[in-house]
Amino acid sequence: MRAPLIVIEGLDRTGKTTQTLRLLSHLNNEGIKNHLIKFPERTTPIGELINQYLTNKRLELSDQSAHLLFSANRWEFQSEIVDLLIKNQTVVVLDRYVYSGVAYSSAKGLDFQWCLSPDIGMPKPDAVIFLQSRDSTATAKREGFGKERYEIESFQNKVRAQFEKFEKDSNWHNIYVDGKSIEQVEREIWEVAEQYITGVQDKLDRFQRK
Ligand code: FDM
Repeated sequence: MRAPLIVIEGLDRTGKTTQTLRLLSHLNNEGIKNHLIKFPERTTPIGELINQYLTNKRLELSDQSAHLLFSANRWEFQSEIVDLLIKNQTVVVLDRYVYSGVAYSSAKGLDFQWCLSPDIGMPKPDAVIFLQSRDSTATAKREGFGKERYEIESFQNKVRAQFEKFEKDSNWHNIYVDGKSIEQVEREIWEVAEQYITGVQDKLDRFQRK
């Protein structure tokens, strides 16, 4: 038996980080062991490079190199994630994961399957909770939007279209955020997460070649 792996995904400024923190407090209040990893994890040497790429627009990388760095950053945490789930029986919550990797890079024009390939073998989450917003203008108005490389409204629309390609996956759950209060979205996330937290997880799946 192992603990569940839960991913929160979404476009920039859809409230992902706020909601992830609320999910963690909920788990803490229920006395459930949990651990959060936010990708990109900017504190490792690879993460620092990614941070420079995202914030200091002077660091230029080819789209392929940037993509491989984001994936390498996830691989830095692969054994930690597996140990937390299996040995420590700790619920792992990821704020962004392989799905962001594929959606952002394929929105730039890279091949979708190529984008998935460096993450083949990474643990596959039990649930992906995607914070969906149809209203990119509202997203663009959120505080802080536009500070980083990808925070451009037209690009966000392309990223959304790529994320939607994962919708048919059985572990995928869309939660629409437009017009809803933080508390309402929090409740909807918990309704999804709870099913996995109370259910028994057995085998740990990995991302595979299609
Ligand atoms: N991002 C994030 C990618 O392009 N690829 C990835 O693999 C990941 C994990 O980095 F624009 C993008 C998504 C976002 C940016 O994310 C930083 P945060 O959540 O704003 O830190």
